[in-house]
Amino acid sequence: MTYTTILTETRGRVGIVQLNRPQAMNAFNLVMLGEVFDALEAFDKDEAIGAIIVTGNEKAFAAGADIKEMAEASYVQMVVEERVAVWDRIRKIRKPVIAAVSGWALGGGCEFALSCDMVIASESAKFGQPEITIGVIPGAGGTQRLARLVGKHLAMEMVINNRTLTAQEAQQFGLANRIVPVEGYLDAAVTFADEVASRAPMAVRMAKDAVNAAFETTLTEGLNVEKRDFYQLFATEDQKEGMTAFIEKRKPNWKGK
Ligand code: DAK
Repeated sequence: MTYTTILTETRGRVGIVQLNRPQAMNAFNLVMLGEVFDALEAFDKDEAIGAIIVTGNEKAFAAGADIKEMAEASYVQMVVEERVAVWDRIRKIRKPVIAAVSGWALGGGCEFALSCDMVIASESAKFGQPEITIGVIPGAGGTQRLARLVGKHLAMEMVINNRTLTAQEAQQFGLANRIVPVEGYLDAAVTFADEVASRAPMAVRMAKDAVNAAFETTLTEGLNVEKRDFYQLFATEDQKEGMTAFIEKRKPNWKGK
């Protein structure tokens, strides 16, 4: 697949999608949005891949949706065009997606990171929802996922008053899993993702499904999803292999079946 706005590579079982519009601080135009999701879906289907990283460059993860492309849009265009629906494609990715964030993660960039399953932040990472400064509000989950993650009052301050979070604050408020040095931040994220990718594939898939249910259902429904997923894993060869390997004091050899 040839892309014009992203770069892709694989390192072992880790697939990497790198946003590559440095001249625009990696702002998401429609082409880049489509390419990012095409690449994510291709890695999701690839059995050789166990985890996916989305990253930008040291200065910018992504500075949001492309303001220049969106400035003249009408209400009808916003409702009807793909630019809205396309963001939902991230929710269908079943493998773990890790955002490796360095520099700016603003607006849609912050929302993209919030839509990922885990976030590795470099020391220079800055997270914010500055849409209010251009007369709008977040539209890709910034009011919802952010409020669930950091709580109402901080989310209000970020969305209404353009408060940005440093990497330290992002970690403190649960938005970032880990902080790593700027230099080599992607290598550190790959090491992290590599460990994730080494886990039993079916169990990882069920784990992602069950944790996500915690944000979309009542406690009772979520517990039912967890119980169903737990029982289903007893139909996999990997459950037998994992438990046998423990008893035999050896490393498991996962088959993804
Ligand atoms: N769009 C377009 N171009 C951008 C951009 C953006 N979001 N951010 C930066 N650029 C461009 C700048 O225009 C500049 O281009 P030239 O002027 O050189 O041609 C170049 O990138 C370098 O930017 P700066 O000169 O501004 O660089 P600085 O280091 O001074 O500042 C900055 C970096 C990231 C702090 C600053 O560029 C900035 O504040 N950028 C805008 C951030 C922002 O407001 N982001 C929110 C955009 S709105 C939805 C889904 C998604 C969304 C909405 C709905 N649905 C599903 C409904 C998302 C909306 C948004 O993200």
